[in-house]
Order: sequence, then C-alpha cells, then structure tokens
Amino acid sequence: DYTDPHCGGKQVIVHLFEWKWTDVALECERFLSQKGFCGVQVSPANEHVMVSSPPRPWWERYQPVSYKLHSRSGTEAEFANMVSRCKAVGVRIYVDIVINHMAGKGRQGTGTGGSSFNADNFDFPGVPFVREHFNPYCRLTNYGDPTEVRNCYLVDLTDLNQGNEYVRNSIAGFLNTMIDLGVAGFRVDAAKHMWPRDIQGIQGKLKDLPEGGRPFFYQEVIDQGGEPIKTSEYTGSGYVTEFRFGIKMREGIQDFGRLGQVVDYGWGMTDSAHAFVFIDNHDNQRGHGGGGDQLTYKKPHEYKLAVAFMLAFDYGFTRVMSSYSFSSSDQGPPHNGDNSIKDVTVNADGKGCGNGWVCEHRWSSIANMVAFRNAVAGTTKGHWFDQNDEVAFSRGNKGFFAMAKSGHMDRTLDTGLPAGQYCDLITNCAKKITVDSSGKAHISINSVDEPVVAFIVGGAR
Ligand code: AAO
Repeated sequence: DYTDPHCGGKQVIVHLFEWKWTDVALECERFLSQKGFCGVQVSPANEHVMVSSPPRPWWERYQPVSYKLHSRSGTEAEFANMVSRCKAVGVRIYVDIVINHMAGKGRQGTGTGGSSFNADNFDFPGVPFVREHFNPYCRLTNYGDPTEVRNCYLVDLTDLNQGNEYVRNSIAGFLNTMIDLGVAGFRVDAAKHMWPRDIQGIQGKLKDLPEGGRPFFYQEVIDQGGEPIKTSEYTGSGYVTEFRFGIKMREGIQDFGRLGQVVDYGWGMTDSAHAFVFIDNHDNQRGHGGGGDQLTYKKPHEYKLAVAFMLAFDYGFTRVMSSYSFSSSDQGPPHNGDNSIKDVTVNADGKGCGNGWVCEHRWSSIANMVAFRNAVAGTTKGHWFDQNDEVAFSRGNKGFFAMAKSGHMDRTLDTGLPAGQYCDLITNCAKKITVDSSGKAHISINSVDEPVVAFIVGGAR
C-alpha cells in the first residue's frame, strides 16, 4: 500500500514552502536530521509558468508546463543533489506533484525550463501533451456534482484526462524519474479533482523505491462534510488530507474546553491510519482553499499551542508548515532583483530565520515536539486532564505532555510513567521533572514564550 513514508518510523514532515533545493539540503544536514524529522515536502519541482501579473506569485508553481525537473527552486542537478544529501542524513523528500492539470486557459509563452506552451491550444511540447490529452472545456462551478469536480476545469486550469493511457504513462514517467533519484513519496495536488481509479491506475505504473516498498502518497482532498466527495474515496491510494482537524484545533485553542471534541475524533474525520493532518497549509494560511482564518505563524502564541498539541496527540500523520512572511495572498517568496528566490539565513539562536523566511518549524515548542511524537508513536493518549485552559495527557507509558494557554501551570498530575527523573524536551533539559513511585509528577510551566512541557521515557536524565 501507499501509506509507508519510508523514514524509519519518524512521524513529522515539514513543508519548506518555496525553499530552493540548495537551502533544503542544508536544512536537512544542519537541523532536520538531528531533530528527527521524517522528511520535507518541497514545492512543485517540475517546469511551470512564470506569471508577470501579479509579479511571480507563489501559485505559478501550480501551473505545469512540462515534467522537466526545472522549477523556480532549482535545476534537475540541484534537485538530485538535495534528494541524495537529505537521504544520506535520514531525511526523506516528498514532492508536491501537480498532475490534475497543466497551465491555465489564456496563458502561453515559455516555462521555467525553457519549454514553449500555449494553453488555449492545449499545446505543451515539453511533455508533449496536445488537445486529445485534455477533457473538453467546462469550468468547475458545482462541487455538488462529483463528475463535474473531476472532469471540468478547476479555476480554468487545463484539465488532463488521466483516463487516457498516454497521459497516465507520461505522469508515471515523471514520478518514476523522481523515484529513481531517491524521492520517497508525493503530495497529490487537487486529488479531489481526479478519479480515485485514475490515481490508482497511475500508481500501478510506478516502480518500487530503490530500497523496496511502494512510494508514500498523501492526497489533497478538501472535505469538510458538506460535499458528496469524501476523503474515504481516496484511502485506497494512501493518506488523505484532513482539513477538519486544523479547524477543530483552532476552535480548541480558543477554548481548551472544546479540545475534547478533537479528542474523540468527532466530526466524521478520516480514520487515523489514513488522516494526514496539519494546522495550516500554504493555501489556508493565505485565504486560498479550505477553511477560513486559519491559525498561522502570525498568531505565534496560539499557533505554538495548536502545533504542539497536534504533535503530542495520537491522531494521523503530521505535517508542520514553514512559511515566508507575507502581507498579501498572491505574494511570492522572498526574491532577489532577478526574481531568483532568496537564500535562507538562520538566526543566531537557531530559532528562526532571516531574509523574509519565518522558519516556525524551528520554534522550540514545535521542533522539540518532533522527538516526542517519534518516541510515543503507536501509543494512545491517557490520563487526560483539562481545566481553565490547561491540558495534559500521557501517551501510553512512553511520554507525558502538558500545555497552558496562560503560560503558567502548577499541578501534580498522574502521568502513567515509571518513577524517575525526566528531561523536559522543550527546554532541552533545562527543566527536569520527577515522577514518584505512584506515577505522579509536579508539572510546572512558567513561560508565555514556550507554554509547553513534554518528556519521554528514554529522554530521562
Ligand atoms: C490562479 C488564479 C486563478 C486562475 C488560475 C489559472 O488565482 O484566478 O484562474 O491561476 O490561470 C493555486 C491557487 C490558485 C491558482 C492556482 C494556479 O490557490 O488561486 O489559480 O494555484 O496557479 C480547491 C481545490 C484544491 C485547491 C484549492 C485552492 O479543491 O485542490 O481550490 N488546492 C490546490 C493547491 C493550490 C492550487 C491548486 C490546487 C491548483 O493547494 O495551491 O491553487 O493547482 C471549497 C472546496 C475545495 C476548494 C475550495 C477553494 O472549499 O471544497 O475543494 O479547493 O472551495 O475553491 C469552506 C468549505 C470548503 C470550501 C472552503 C473554501 O471551508 O467548507 O469546502 O470554504 O471556499
């Protein structure tokens, strides 16, 4: 099946949105490896359009011109180098693949790899694709009609017919090239707009990974309960994005008393073994796609609480967002005068970045929870406590987590852990916790900046 990320049991992917390949490789080697991240979701790696108005928006990456591995983030050689350097330090690469469509109607010119194209003529010589490879034009307007959602054009993007054998072979060739380079899996963009049978048809044409096993698949399907297309239609071809989790978490952080509704997986959410969860994504952090005013780095206190809870909780496979600062929804990545993407610089304290990059994945309440999630994988939550915007729970007898919205907590709680002294992961063991012979511990938090405490068996000192 397509649910194994092939990262040695690690539990968290970070989306280094719009990062260049050279910077991704550096981040694998200097940070992601030691923190225990499973891997990186990278922005689309194939040739795409270059939009001049608005100037070079981030969403130009979602309009393919060909499957040549040459995008705004770098060349094929840089891509291959990134994949091998990250894999060498145990960090896998997952590529955001845009295979539902090619460029939008009305667009033409030259892509990032030098290929010409004319979308109105369905002419993409860089693949090549021509008119017969696309569905006849109809603009998607009614999400209540599953056939229209699949066969019509999402925001006028030229809609490929993945039922066509040549189209399937072209897409499979693109994915197999990346598998050969060491890529471990894929985020399927706009999966809702493709028939599950066509996704499975393409998967049947893919190689095993070089180390064996099927590539990891997680499919973008925005399902918040109000439409006929359900995430469950896609669980046969991998994980599926579960947008409701992020929305329930936003509500739960506003009122910890409502975290309980997340606890029992309410709201018909995707089963945990197929739920791909996150707080925000590149769309809803800027008002595109599912969900309203999602929690993002722009509300750092609430955001840390939401992400830390997600990483501590026993639901789904998790992705954390890593953003660049933006003030308008179309604004592209930090760039130089020649429109090349700016280097990522890391702050002296290592807990953030410069040059317009946020690096929220480096904030202690987020980065140090990755080791927690890895250590407690496979266990269920227990010893649940929540009162006046403080919450705490155990994970089996492997770990214990607590957070306080006010940044202050001072309680003796049942942890379910063996007696002993433990290191708080968030403060890198500056704070220590003693569990007594009855499993009780005094849990204290005194920091608005890092309003979280987490400790694990094996992290004991
Ligand atoms: C750009 C221009 C367009 C132009 C086009 C072609 O903006 O004006 O026509 O080029 O020239 C991204 C940008 C787009 C951009 C596109 C191509 O967001 O603005 O278009 O690149 O450059 C739907 C899809 C979902 C998709 C989302 C944005 O189902 O797959 O729209 N996300 C992915 C990527 C995204 C990318 C694409 C797909 C295209 O992550 O970055 O677009 O490759 C409802 C439906 C959802 C639907 C949303 C938004 O959601 O359920 O399926 O997502 O509407 O249309 C409540 C409801 C919830 C609803 C939500 C939002 O929460 O409960 O159901 O509100 O309304």
